[in-house]
Amino acid sequence: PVSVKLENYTPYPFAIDNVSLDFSLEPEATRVRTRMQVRRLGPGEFVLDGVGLLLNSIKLNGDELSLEDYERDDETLRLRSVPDAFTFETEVVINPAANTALSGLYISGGRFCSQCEATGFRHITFWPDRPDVMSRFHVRMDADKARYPILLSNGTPGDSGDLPDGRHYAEWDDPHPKPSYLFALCAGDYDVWRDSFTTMNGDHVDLGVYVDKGQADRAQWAMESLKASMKWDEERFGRAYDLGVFNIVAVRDFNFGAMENKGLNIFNSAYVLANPESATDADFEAIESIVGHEYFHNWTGNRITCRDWFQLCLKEGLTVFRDQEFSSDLRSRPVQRIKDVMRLRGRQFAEDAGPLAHPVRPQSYGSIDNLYTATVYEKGAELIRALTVLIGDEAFNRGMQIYFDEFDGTASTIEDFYSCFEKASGRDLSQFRIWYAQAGTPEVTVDESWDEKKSTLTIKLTQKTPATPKQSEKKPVPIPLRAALLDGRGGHCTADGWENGETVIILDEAKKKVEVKLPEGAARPLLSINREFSAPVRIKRDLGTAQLLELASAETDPFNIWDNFQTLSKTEIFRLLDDPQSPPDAELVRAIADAVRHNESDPAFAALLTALPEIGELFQEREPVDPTGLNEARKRLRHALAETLMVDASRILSEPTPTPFAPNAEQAGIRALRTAMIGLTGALGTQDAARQLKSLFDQAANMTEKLACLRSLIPIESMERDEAIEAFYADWKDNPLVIDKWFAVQAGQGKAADAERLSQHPDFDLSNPNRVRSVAAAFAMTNLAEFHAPDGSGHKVIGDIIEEADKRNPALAARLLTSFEQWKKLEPVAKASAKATLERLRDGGLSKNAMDIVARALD
Ligand code: DPP
Ligand code: ZN
Repeated sequence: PVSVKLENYTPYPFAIDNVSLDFSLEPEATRVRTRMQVRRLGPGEFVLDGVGLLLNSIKLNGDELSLEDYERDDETLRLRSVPDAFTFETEVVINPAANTALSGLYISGGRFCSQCEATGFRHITFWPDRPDVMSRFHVRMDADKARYPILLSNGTPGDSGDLPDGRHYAEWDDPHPKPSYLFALCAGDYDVWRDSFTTMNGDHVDLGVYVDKGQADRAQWAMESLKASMKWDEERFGRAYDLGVFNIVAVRDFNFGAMENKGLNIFNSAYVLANPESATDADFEAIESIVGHEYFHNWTGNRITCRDWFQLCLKEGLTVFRDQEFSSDLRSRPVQRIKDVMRLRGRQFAEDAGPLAHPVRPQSYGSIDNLYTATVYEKGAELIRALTVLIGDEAFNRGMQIYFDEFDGTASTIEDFYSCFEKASGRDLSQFRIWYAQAGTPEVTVDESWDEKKSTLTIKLTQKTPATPKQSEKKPVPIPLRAALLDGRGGHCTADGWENGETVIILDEAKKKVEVKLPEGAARPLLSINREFSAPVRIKRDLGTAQLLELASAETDPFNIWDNFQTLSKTEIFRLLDDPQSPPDAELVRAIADAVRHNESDPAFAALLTALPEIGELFQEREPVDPTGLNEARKRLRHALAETLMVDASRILSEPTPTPFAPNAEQAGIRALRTAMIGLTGALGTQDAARQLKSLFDQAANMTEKLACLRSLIPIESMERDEAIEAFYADWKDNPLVIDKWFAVQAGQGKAADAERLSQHPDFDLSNPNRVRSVAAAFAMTNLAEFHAPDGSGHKVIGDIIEEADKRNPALAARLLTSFEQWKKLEPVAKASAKATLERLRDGGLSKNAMDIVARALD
């Protein structure tokens, strides 16, 4: 496959200061007239991107061009010679109704909507479809007034009015120059939840959340989240909104979670619609963070955008960091940190350890749609966080202000961004930038020794980044490790250079020795390292169970308390895997249970303590890996924990759930512990547990607990399970977002046969990404033991879904294919089946996006 290379970047030789777009909207034949003011910046041909466009007319300075004046192929339009300044006009016709790839202009639920990142705009009109060409957009559209009463685009509304034949028109103006990937258009009939916001500069902003008819009340939480985001960005980063209008439109068919189009964010309805009856706490939390994320893009992404797609992490990593901080400030910082790290380890570490590994800023890519990865997003965010630890919050905040001041209105690079922090901190950050160029998760070994006589603790650190595809040699990176000396009584030991017993150790070479001198006669301190997960690395320490338990009880950092139990549980699961006859370690089980009880006053944290490492994470520690065996071993440990906590579970679940329902962190924490107890009840696996869960299911007053009961019931073969599955469907069959959950819990907890049955269900819909993911991603990405079952049944059902999905929606299919990323680590039987499935897909013919993943996976 051809790949695009960073080293081949050249600036576009023309500026297009202004563009007018004129849409005459019809589902099957929308006419698009484009008129642009072009000015030459340097030598080069005038080349525009354009795919699947029916060309009606093409004019230069008002004169229609003839066939000799330009060249056209499937992807571009090329003019042989153009003057230094000119007006260029095209008229094309497109067919939104036939657009099943959901990139460009398409129809969802009978309404027009668009998705242009990364390369959707070329499906709408001819344009240099690259982020470094920034223009002021003026949009006019006309449409049938009865079917499409609301017409939206970027910026603020201008003229509007009626036209003959029942049509009407509207104009929109966006004064901020932007790249084409931020263009948006929506047209249809919606209900709107309106509100307003006054910025710190005193400017009034009209806010609207546009949703399906009859659902305006389900947009309230998104609106609250939007106002909270606007306020937070002012307070934390001094950034105010810059237009009089900000709109969000919810659409049911959407490839991404949401899209930050200037002034007109378009959202997957899963991240907009919520009410207490139909949404879980996880939904409310996700809406809050995604609304925040897209809003924060206004400064990090829109006003300062990316020079080219290699710089994607410039906007995504940074904006994920910003949304994580937003959630931490609104909710619990330690709980947020743990959740973010769970996601990082589960998805990004896995990606980094497999055939799809790539640097946060890659040197080349085959298909840009496949670069929207956990590495670019999550590791990209971790690098910003590590930077804050390395240079300190104050220098970081100053650097951000320099960035906003110096690069506003530009299309920038990672180098530009880092130059601001070099200025702010007075440090050379060139070594830090190696993080961006190197794939793979660094492994840090920590070895300590204590010299009683000298009262000195010697810490020996080493780092090593494993080889990744096409990158075998790795350099040391600067790894900022927050550390503390624990006294074992809930406090810290003092030592030279360790203020309050804490410091940041920068491991910037392959090896480093740190000597810590304690006061004479001091007792041996315990070392707490990588506190708050200050660097995205794997820590290897040679500590036994007893030492880890001691460390866990001495810890003062909530993240590390949780993480010590994760390490202990991992070790124990592998021991159980190797020794299937041996019972789970009673001391460990007791210690986890005690920690849960001890933290009941912080129920969200206590709930996380009950969560054992997921199979996807355990996968990374062994090769070859036997997912079925791992799952059994994990279940045995979980069963023992459930038995030990059953008295507590009964007590916690017999208390009333908070009413009236509020989606705040406090109530969500209480429900999180309740659902953790529901999960443990299910882990008992008995008919008695099924009866208990069914009765909790029947009484559940909110979706969080109802869904938790259903999830826990699925693996227990029983009448209660079957009744719950049926009752849930009957209650919610008219709410597609809730039915997505119904599909997802069954696929996530069931067997390949269940995934197969669900994919044949009348409500399964290959043209809706949420529904496809609710079966295929829920099964292949969260139910790894069944997906990688040695008989190949899991691979087959997912392979079949991907093959069908790819014919309509390549971006979706490619994303689902990444579920195979760990196939090389599998035990030989499942490995052969995964390989055969990938080869079958490859040989059957795939889209370019899907082929890019399969080729790399098989390489
Ligand atoms: N840029 C979007 C987001 O991550 C994805 N299209 O916010
Ligand atoms: Zn983003």
